[in-house]
Amino acid sequence: MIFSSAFNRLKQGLSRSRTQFNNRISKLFTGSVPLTDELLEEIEEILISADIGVELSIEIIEDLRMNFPLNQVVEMNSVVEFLKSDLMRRMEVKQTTFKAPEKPHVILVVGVNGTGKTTSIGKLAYHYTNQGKSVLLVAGDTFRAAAIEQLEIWSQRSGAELTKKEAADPSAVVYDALQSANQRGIDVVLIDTAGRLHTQKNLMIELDKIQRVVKKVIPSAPHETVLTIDATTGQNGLIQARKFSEVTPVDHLFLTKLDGTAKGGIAIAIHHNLDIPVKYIGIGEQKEDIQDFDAASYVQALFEVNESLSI
Ligand SMILES: Nc1nc2c(ncn2[C@@H]2O[C@H](COP(=O)(O)OP(=O)(O)OP(=O)(O)O)[C@@H](O)[C@H]2O)c(=O)[nH]1
Ligand SMILES: [Mg+2]
Repeated sequence: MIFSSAFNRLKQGLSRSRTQFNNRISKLFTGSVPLTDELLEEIEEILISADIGVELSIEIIEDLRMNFPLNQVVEMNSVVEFLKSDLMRRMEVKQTTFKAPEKPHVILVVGVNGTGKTTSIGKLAYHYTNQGKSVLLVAGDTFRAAAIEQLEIWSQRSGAELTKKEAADPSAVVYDALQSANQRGIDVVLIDTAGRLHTQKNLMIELDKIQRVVKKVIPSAPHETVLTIDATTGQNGLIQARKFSEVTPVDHLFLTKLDGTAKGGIAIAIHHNLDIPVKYIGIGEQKEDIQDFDAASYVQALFEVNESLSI
């Protein structure tokens, strides 16, 4: 579990999802209602429409059936508490890749256009500079001048340094940046890349080249390859993560824009269905809007019913 102020921020970030969920559940339970087949189906529909995934939703409803006698009056709170603990029980802890801390710790951020790579790098940079670490951002998206400018703004916001070179080959920029990070004893290097689809052959080859250049300078790196997934794309995000990771190695997922969706159940679906752990989540556009994904806290924040809605 994370501590309370972070938990409150998480709750705030997931408020769209929670409101949607709470409103719909509380409507089902006006007055004393028996737990009928029809009610169970409606709960299942709510879980599915929160993007928790069909398979998991069906399993949860089966558990409800086993634990509550059919057609007997139930309280909303006891059902919600059951849903929460059932989901938490199912959310196995996924170990994120641990490599003994090395200097520099190199994080390569990849993903489809607009999924939040540059913003997430800015947040990670702030997270590390805030801990007193020296951070170097690498503008590996040399394709657009605006991309470099955007990273420049994040370097100012986070207090991180920046290596850039317009219209250069991304691998060349990465090579220079890593050499310099090595010489200067930088703690963390964050490499930004241009957006790409897993089907774009040339761009995937370019990514491969970046990976090889990184290894050439620091054989154990990248220590993390992070794929950003836009939570507002729902189940498509899950498919995207699967396809992308089939083409290039991915260690962790960064699930972005969870504040922008009412279907926050997607984090649970991704965690449940993929072997790649969700390590980070984005819950806003500001530099502080990043958290480590903790399944138990996430479920708690998503499903918590407001006091005023309790019966
Ligand atoms: N609400 C919200 N917006 C976010 C979050 N993360 C990123 N964004 C927004 O998403 C948009 C795209 O983010 P970028 O960081 O530019 O995405 P990108 O993957 O670098 O995009 P390309 O470089 O064009 O591929 C921006 O408007 C960000 O502010 C988040 O966690 N919450
Ligand atoms: Mg970008």
